[in-house]
Amino acid sequence: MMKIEVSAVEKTGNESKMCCLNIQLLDVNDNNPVFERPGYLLFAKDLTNGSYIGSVIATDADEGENAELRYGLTDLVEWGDKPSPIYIEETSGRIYANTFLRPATTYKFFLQACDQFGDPSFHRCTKVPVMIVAKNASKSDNTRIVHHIYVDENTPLKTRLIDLKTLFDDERWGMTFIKLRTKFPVPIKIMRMGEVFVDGPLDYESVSGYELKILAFTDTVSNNHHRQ
Ligand SMILES: [Ca+2]
Ligand SMILES: [Ca+2]
Repeated sequence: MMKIEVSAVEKTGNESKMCCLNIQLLDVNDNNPVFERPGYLLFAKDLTNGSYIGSVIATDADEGENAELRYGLTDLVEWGDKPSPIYIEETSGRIYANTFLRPATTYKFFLQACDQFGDPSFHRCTKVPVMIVAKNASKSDNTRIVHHIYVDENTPLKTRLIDLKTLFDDERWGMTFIKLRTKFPVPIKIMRMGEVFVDGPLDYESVSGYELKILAFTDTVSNNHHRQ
């Protein structure tokens, strides 16, 4: 604290009295919470309900209640009436799965830190984008769903067989892309958008069927914006 000595001086110029005036400043809530990063990219390895995913930390340059932070999700339009797939602990900033997370899926949302927990009308909040990438499905998950399609042998090249997108698409998660996982060349071509075409000779007497593994994944192009 700065000390200022105040003197009262008579007209004649003789000092008559002297005292000290202590001026104590009070903290005003003039600082927003600041997250340690401009955005977070977290990877969920355990997709089970309740599993720990990661945590976020924010600080606040004020004091006391003005710096006491609570974390929460914000801008939840994406999930509508459904419960959000993740949960953030209010005081610790630790993030958990709030449901069984979908493999190979990216969850995007905003979370915020707010100060002045005691008086909401004076809240100062800061929000950051968070992206959680759920790990790829394990082998057993990959083969769990089996779709059969039946195609005549000798079907001409470039014939469109099926659109896989409709099997995987879920408007909640935005664009879904399809990828064929095979080590060997097959006479079937699967476009990124999910359309399946004949891409080679189909001869029943040579090969009577193909078992293909396909992977559906959501658009993760925007990952780069938040990668640290
Ligand atoms: Ca503050
Ligand atoms: Ca302050």
